[in-house]
Amino acid sequence: MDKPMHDLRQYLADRRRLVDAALDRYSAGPDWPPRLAEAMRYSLLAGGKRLRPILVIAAAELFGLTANDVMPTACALEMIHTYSLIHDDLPCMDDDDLRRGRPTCHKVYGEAMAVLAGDALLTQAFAVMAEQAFVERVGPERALRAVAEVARAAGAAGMVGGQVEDLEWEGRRAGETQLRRIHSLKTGALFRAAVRAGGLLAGAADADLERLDRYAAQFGLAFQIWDDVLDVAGDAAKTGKGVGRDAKQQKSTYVSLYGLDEARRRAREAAAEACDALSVYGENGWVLRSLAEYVVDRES
Ligand code: GRG
Repeated sequence: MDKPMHDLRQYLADRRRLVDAALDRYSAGPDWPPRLAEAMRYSLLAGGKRLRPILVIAAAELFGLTANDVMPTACALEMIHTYSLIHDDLPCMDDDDLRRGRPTCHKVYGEAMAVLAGDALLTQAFAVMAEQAFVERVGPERALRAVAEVARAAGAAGMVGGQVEDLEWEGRRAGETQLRRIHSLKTGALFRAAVRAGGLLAGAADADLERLDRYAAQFGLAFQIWDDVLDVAGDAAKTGKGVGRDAKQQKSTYVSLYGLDEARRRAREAAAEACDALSVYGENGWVLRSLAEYVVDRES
C-alpha cells in the first residue's frame, strides 16, 4: 500500500486559523480597560508561529481528541508565551525594539502598560483553563492536572526560574551544562508542558506521557539551538526580530560554543531523537514528528 501523504503546511495553516480565532475571542472582556485590551491584543494577535498551542493540539489529537476539545489550554500556552515575550523585551530585560515584525509592546504602549498587558495575559491564561464548560467537558481531574503542569512550567521552577538564571549569567560565558539548563527551563519547560498537557487532557497513559516528555525535551533543545542559529544566520525580515543580538550582548549560545555548522548538526540530531521517542505510534505520530523536523528547517 502507498504511504499516506501528509501535508504539515496545510495542517499548520488549519490549526493556526482555529487558534487565532479562539485567541481573538479569549482576549476581550466587557469590563477590560480598552487600552489594556488593545496592548494585550497588539502582541497576542501579531502573528507568531503558534507552536505551543499546536503542540497541545497535536498531542491531544494523537490520543483521540480534537483541536476544539483542548482549545482553552492551547490558547493559554500562547498567552503565557506572549506575556513572556512582552516582559523579555522590556528595557530592564533584553531591551528589544522589534518583535513579530513590529515595534515591541512597550515601544507602542509604554513600559507600565506593557508590564500590565503581560500580567493580564498570564492571568487570563489561567482564567481560560478554569472555564466551567471546559472543565466539565474534559473532567475536573484532567483539567486540574493540566493546569498544574502549565503553572509549574511557567513559574519559578520553569520559565521564570530560567530567565532569572539567564540574568545571573549576564556578562559571563556560560558553559554547555549551564546553557542547557537555562534553556531547558526558559524555553523548554513550556514546550514540555504544552505536549504533556495535550496528552493529559486526552487521558494518555503514564507510558505515553513519558514518551511525549522525551519528545518534548528534544524538541525544545532542537528549537533552541536553531533559534541561536537564526540569530547568526537568519534574515531579520523573516524572523521578525533583530539578529546578531546574542553576540552583541556577549551571550553564550550554541553557536558561540560549537560554531554554526556543528550547532546545525546538533539541532538536527535533537530533532531526530524527538522523532525516535514517538516511533511506537507509527503513522499516527506524523504531525509531532514533522513538527520536530520543521523547527530545524524554519527561517523564522
Ligand atoms: C520574562 C518571565 C519572562 C520570561 C522570558 C521565554 C523567555 C523567558 C524569553 C524569550 C526570549 C527569547 C526570544 C528566547 C528565545 C526562544 C524563544 C522563546 C523565541 C520565541 O519563540 P517563537 O519562535 O516565537 O515560538 P513566535 O513569535 O513564533 O511565537
